[in-house]
Amino acid sequence: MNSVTSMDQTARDIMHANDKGGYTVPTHGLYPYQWNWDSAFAAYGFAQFDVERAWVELETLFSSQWDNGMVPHIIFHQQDPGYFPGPDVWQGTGPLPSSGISQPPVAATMAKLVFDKDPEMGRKRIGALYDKMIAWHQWFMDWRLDNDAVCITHPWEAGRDNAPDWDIAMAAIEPGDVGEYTRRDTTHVDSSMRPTKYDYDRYIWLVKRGVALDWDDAAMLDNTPFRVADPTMTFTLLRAQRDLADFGRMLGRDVTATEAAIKQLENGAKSLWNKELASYDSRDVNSGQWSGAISNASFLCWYAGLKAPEMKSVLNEVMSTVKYGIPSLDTRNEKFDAKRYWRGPVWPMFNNLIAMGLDEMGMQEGAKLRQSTADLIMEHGFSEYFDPLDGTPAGGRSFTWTAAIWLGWASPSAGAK
Ligand code: 9WN
Repeated sequence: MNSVTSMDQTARDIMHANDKGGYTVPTHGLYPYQWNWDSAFAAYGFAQFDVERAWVELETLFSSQWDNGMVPHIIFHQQDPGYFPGPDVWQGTGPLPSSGISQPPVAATMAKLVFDKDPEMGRKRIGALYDKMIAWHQWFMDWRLDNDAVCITHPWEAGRDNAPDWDIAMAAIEPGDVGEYTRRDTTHVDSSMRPTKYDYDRYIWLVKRGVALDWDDAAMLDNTPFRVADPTMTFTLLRAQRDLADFGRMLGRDVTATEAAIKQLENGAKSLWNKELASYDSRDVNSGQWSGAISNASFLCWYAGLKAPEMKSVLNEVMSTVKYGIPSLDTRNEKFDAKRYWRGPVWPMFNNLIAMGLDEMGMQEGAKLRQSTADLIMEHGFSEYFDPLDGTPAGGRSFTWTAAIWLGWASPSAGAK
């Protein structure tokens, strides 16, 4: 067994090794670019030992912001043949080479955690970022709502790429004209732990469609082959709006619009309640059908600031079926697949977000989740994700967000620094 001190050092070493100077890659090889929500977690990790570097991570992320306010999910600072699809396929229309979709907005929430580490430095850095975050959040409000819940237009946008949440929407796509392409992910990671070719054909088809429409929001909304109202997006945006409103009040800004957005998103959360499943769920906008999946995103309700007492027993039931943390899919779902990416494995950064909410609501499960995540990383390392039944590490190794949440939350020494 490793000691806490050596684990803390390893986590810092991983963050340094993945630091490309101004931005951090999730892990070398598999993901050689800057990813949106990975970077927000990286900032949180850096803030534990280098607050200045943490702000730089966020500033680099927002330097990729498009004129319409969107902050892309991948920023291609330099070409790397190890990842597909790259900048030539995405053809983003922003100031830097980028993808054309976004990712769950956790940046404002992570910025708050960074701010708290050194409020004096934070006051100097947050002003410029605040306006950019307002514009980004507004972009979601303008272009992504259905019944006030936030939708995704591509599975990669939710950051839960092959979750069963999108199965109905994916089945409605016929990617006949997608053409030849070569995947790179399966040269880095065993294909049993990654999405299938069926998934990839549709991922690439959706990218090509966005390119054909020049990533124009109005044109994309005119006809929506893929549009799913998603708890990840809705709950993370709701939480981020609350944190941004706090920043706004501190800065003496008018936060009326943000407060109105919070009310709207609270209403949107209600539209994600699947009565039959007795859980928050994803809703396919085109068919009106529920996915029927209790996922780790379902448990972000507390993080979003909702009381959600009815989710407590669901959480305990799901947690009792696994050894570690919260699986990305309820093990009782017939689609549960312990090692396949977002269809079963446990993701430490997701546990961190869920536990933030549990702690804030005064629920004891937060401490339990932290302990189980600490055990998982101590026993099985800093992987991208893990089998929730036995802890087998899966996906990429030496992973930035796993190291970051270790330093900020899971490590027994976190909070004591
Ligand atoms: C596509 C970087 C990203 C995460 C996502 C995760 C995975 C990418 C991929 O890796 O997605 O965006 O190619 O598989 O699903 O949440 O941000 O770590």
